[in-house]
Amino acid sequence: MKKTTRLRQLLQSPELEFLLEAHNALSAKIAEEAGFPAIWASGLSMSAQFGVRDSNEASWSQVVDALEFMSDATQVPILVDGDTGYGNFNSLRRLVRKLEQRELAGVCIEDKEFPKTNSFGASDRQVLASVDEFCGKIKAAKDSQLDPDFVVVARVEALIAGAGMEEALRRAEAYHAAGADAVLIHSKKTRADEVIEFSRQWAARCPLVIVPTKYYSTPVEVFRKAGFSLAIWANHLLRASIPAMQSAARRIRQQQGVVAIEDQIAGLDEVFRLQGAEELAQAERTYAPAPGRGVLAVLLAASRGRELESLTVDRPKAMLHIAGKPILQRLVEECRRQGIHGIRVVAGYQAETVILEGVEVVVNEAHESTGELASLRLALPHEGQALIVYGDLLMRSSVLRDVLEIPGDAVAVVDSLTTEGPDNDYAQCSAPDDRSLFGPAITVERMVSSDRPNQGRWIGLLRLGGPALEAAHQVLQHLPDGSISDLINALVEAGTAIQVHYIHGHWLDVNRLEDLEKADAFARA
Ligand code: SPV
Ligand code: MG
Repeated sequence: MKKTTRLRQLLQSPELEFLLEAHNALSAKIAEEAGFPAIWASGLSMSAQFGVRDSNEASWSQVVDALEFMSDATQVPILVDGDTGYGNFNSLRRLVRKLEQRELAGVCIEDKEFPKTNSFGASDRQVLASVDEFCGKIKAAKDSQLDPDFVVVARVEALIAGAGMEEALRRAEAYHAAGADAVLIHSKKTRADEVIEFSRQWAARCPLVIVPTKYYSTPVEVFRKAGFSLAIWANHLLRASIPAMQSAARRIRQQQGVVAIEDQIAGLDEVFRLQGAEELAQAERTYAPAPGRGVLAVLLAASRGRELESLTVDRPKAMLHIAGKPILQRLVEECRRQGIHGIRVVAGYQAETVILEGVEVVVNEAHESTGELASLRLALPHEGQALIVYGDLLMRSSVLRDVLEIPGDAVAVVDSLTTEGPDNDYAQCSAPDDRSLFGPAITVERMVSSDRPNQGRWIGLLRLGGPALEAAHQVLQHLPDGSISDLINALVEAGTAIQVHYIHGHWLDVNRLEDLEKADAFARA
């Protein structure tokens, strides 16, 4: 439904509806999410957030620019506080056209002289417009709107200016006759008597709108009974934000830091959510080249990790919590950060505990009697790039980023700082790590245990694509079960050049109890 049609419905329905003020796109979105069926783009609040007075100090085009953001950010209709129309009938015609172009649903204009002053402000200069002139504006607005459902509300300021009830009714009648879709009757009294009396005498000739800023303590049931169509909470998000910001600013200044308030303010995730960051992330997946595009991460997590003893009775070690989250969850998040959205986990031991959102889990039922290659056979893709990752690996983002960005079809990440240890994941390479950025291409010659000379430890990260991936499938057909190191050796023997990407630390794996403390510190750092 068009926003204009929706606003018209709200105005014309017999139900009393409440609108909440917004003054920028963020507050508009917040009002919408709270469930308000429409938004009041308040002149007072918008001028305040610009840091100027509610006296037409912001130009109409500056206001329209801000309104465009508000309209873009929301689905619900916005009724614009058009003040006095920013000039004469002609200025208002142009305003209406601009509002329609930006999908604002309606405008409210008030019968005062330009530049206006706020109805509650310090200035008691509340000069009413001539009735004829204001009727001309209403006609001009109605004649210039292209969408028949665009709403024009005429705001009667006679009670604010002290001109009395009779004058208020006389004006409302003239504005109604000039074509206004609704009348906003404004009052600065702290009781609702005035507007209720107005409604009684008005006798439902057209929908009535109120702004209970001053008579806010009147039970809303009274408004309902009096037959008002819309009630506008006209400045409350702005006023809610002011003490919140003042307090935060004071405390940050006093405490010379943000630790004490960090948990009391919106997290960045909430900011990103309100900005619609997820939609952009999805669009990027579709439209923007990313190093992780076409990559399927295969996370090997079938083994229990027996050396971790009682910790791995009820879950595999890859699901152990490190600094508050499972290692696998960290890996999944790291992959996504690098643009890898295809993620397949091979679970085995206590597979039912491997629960990760948006991740495909395949189960190696024979995990007790088989090794890594049996798991890999279940998960290795036939197309694109496969990123084979040990499920207990913790690493800094740069490690994953770099392995994705290095050209070539086969890349193994080798830590040249670690040449000794109990496992069999050590790489003999065609050249040692000379730490040069643009050295000769170095390849794996053989995977060995650390009692043999080697140039570093393979960290459990291997990328295979194109012919190297094809070769891996062929080799896997013949290879008896074994480790990924066995696969690397078989690939090398079959003539696949596996490039070495040397790193120097910045990763950890979790095998033994003493690794846990280190991993925790690593993840928190
Ligand atoms: C506004 O919100 O800017 C209004 C309502 O016009 S009031 O401030 O009550 O005049
Ligand atoms: Mg206003």
